[in-house]
Amino acid sequence: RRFLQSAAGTLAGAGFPPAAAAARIKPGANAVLIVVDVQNCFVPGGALPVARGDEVVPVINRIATAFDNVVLTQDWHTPGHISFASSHAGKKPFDTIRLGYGEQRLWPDHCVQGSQDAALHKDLHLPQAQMILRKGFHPQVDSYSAFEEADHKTATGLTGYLRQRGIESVFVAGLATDFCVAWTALDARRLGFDTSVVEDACRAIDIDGSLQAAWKQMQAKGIERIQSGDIDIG
Ligand code: VGL
Ligand code: ZN
Repeated sequence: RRFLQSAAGTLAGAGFPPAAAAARIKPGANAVLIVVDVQNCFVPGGALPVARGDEVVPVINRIATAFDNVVLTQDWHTPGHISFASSHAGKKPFDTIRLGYGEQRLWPDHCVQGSQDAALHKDLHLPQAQMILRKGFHPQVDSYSAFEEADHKTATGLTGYLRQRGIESVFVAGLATDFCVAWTALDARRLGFDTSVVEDACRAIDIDGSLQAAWKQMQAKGIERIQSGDIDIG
């Protein structure tokens, strides 16, 4: 598949073969698209805005049509959540602290359960999506990953859901590339799923080199870095 793609790329550069003949990824019945945290919170105007985060919406709407299986996640914190800087005296958003389960970056108050900030983006059009998984609802534990909370002990249940449904490959899109997307992809890979991140269907927070570090880690683990145009949307 990789070889065909690069060969097609070379020929396409020469105007041949016609675009429709280019080798593309066709997600099968055993593939899922996980749409991570495309919520008001993470787009401009939200509590924790990701630069140009809103631009992922049309890209995700388009690629999702190629998938039989779509799952969404929603960051869903209690008021006073441990990941909020406001819960720690003397700390500011984006500081890091040490918690029992490891290092925790602190964020502005965001994605509080039931708030408009936590709602999915209104232009997300995924009527075929089969599950919305909420995460980060334990007051004392953060959860970037859709699979496992930051204590590396508490499961969200997504692994069982996907395995019981016969899913073998996972495609990840959404916000933010260097936090919830990367942690979700790394866990998916570790759990044995073939895993791809759709780069242009994601946007990053990019703090202290976090974006470059995330790609380095993901690629070291064998996660495929693909573009939305690589997916055959039929
Ligand atoms: C996220 C920081 C805090 C994310 C969620 O969705 O990437 N980042 N909570
Ligand atoms: Zn959060």
